Amino acid sequence: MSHPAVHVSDQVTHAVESGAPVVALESTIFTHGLPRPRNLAVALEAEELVRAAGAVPATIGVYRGVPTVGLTTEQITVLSNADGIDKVSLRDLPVVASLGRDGGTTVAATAYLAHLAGVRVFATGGLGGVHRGASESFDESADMTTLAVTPITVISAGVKSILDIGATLERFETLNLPVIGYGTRRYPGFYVSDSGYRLQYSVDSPEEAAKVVSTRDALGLQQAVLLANPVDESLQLPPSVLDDVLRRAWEEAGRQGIGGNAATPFLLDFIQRETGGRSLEVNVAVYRGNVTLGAEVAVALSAERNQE
Ligand code: PSU
Ligand code: MN
Repeated sequence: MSHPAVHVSDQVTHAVESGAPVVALESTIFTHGLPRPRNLAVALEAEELVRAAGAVPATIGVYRGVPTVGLTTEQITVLSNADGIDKVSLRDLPVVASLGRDGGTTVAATAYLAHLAGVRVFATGGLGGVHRGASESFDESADMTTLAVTPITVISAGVKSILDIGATLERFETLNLPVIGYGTRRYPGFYVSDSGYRLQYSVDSPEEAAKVVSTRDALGLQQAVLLANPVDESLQLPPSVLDDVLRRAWEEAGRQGIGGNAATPFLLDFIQRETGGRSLEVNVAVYRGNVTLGAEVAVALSAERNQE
């Protein structure tokens, strides 16, 4: 990889050059999304799951000012334990890099860096989207506008339950972002397998998903393909528990005046505490499923390319 401002590990460089399957993984999930010490265990387990499925993991973050595609285990360990680390979306990237700081990259920044390095698949937990009350606060995640101009494949379990899901789906439509259910036409709700919203399309295999991606590429389209992978119903948070804790989380955020990029970490932390860690287990299960599916899609994409 010749981009001078970004470091791509040798392993990822070789995999990309040879057309081998690679899966990008974000770092905000372990710098801001999950509590210690579970965050590090989950980050390393995700890499193992990718390897077990026959692909190369590329965990992405900013280490000592260097945007890095393919962080080492040591670097992931440092970032997992760093206090006051920056949450880096795309607008933060040049600032945090030039100041030599550490950062956990969001979906937006991770997708950008992954694409720059030639990585075609990215697995995450939940996407950012339109926050509740956004018509007043204007709080919408830059994940959406970034993915609208980044031709990558993102596997998620939908958007975070704390968001206005209906408004987010409308935004995806405006931004030309295709949303495809994996084995379902119900849009997943992150902690729950069905958010209550319908999807127009679904695919039933990694090969079918890969075909959508290669067709997008053949058409010269520049937007991400969003693959929505629901958590198994047996592992989901009971919907009544979710409804109750969400209502209280929003109330508390309002009382404390929490907004901007602090909103997501605050709400997730509140939900984790108030469900006695139950939401954390679901969060991890969701992520595992997405990472494994991401690796399968990367393998299918790579096989497709090698057949050409
Ligand atoms: N989903 C989670 N935990 C997280 C995030 C998503 O379960 O920490 C992160 C992702 O990195 C996503 C970001 O890109 O939150 C969106 O933040 P914002 O709404 O500030 O753009
Ligand atoms: Mn925001």
